[in-house]
Amino acid sequence: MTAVKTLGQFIIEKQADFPYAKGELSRLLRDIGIAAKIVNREVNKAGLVDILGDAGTMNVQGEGQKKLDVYANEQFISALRSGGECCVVASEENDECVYIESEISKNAKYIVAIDPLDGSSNIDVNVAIGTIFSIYRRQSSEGKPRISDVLQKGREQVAAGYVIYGSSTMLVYTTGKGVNGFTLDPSIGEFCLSHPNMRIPKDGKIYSINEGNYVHFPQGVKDYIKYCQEENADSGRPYTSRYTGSMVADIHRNLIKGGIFLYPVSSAYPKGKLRLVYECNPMAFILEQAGGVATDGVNRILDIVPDHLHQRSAIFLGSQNMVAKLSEFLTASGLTSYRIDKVISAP
Ligand code: AHM
Ligand code: MG
Repeated sequence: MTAVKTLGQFIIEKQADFPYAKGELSRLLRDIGIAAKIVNREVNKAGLVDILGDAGTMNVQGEGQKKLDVYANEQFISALRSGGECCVVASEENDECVYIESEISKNAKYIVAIDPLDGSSNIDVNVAIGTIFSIYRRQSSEGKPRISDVLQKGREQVAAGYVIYGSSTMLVYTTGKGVNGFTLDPSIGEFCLSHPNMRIPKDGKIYSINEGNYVHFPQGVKDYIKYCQEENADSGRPYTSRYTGSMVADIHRNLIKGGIFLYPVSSAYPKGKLRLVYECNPMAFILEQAGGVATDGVNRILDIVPDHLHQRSAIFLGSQNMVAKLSEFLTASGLTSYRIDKVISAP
């Protein structure tokens, strides 16, 4: 019989990887894991209780908030507040940073950026949704944390992860030493290590993009989509198109099977739709740690300096060879100076 390793056990075991660690990051990850279980419980009840539908409020981007978005936001912030290791939470659902100023948090070193419930258009229709989080170490040494503590480059992340509430619930995270995935065993209420050392295949046959917006895409992206659809026995084309509208689900699938996820600029979203700080950066960190690549078409995602909290970015991420091929089309169309060979940094 194989011994089960829980998320809590795994986190403590890995603490030894960080000689300077005093357990704060481990406790922070534990707090996130606890909130994820509570959110999971409510997500699974959706439809049974009066929790579906609009909360009647708008978030900072003017998008309607669903009740579960609000609930998830409150749960994560509350877990981080009572955990004592986090001094600022930057959330998709809050216009401004939430500063945690309790007695137990007065020496807290960590900043958490979070999209508490991503893929909100899928909540009402039983399609997988997710939570995305990113953790930074505070740079300023005293007083109230500064906005520059929050607006660090993605490559400064000390940890990042996502939770997928799908056919099963999984938590996948990295601390910069590879990627590990844990599946929630509802019978014991624990995330258990199920996907150790996740690696994205170098090649893939899945492309994930909202093709309904095709007419608005940059030429290089249009050309790449046509390439994916062409018949070519040697490269296994045409590729398969898979897109749920939940970034976490689409990227999780591509991480396991090999593939590319694209959300380019378009006329509807001239700067891209997805948010750099709490959607693109954590996903880029995880994918790079799994051996993949993430770019906005010009820059490595993790090298972009954010200038505001809710900043949007185009994003292309996934299997190395697929992103490299896309880059060829972007370059040929004159869009980019991106050099994929400069950013491939598989651990
Ligand atoms: P959300 O944070 O409001 O849920 O939006 C983010 C989601 C991503 O999960 C997904 O990839 C994308 O929006 C889908 O957008 P679109 O419907 O334009 O394809
Ligand atoms: Mg989101």
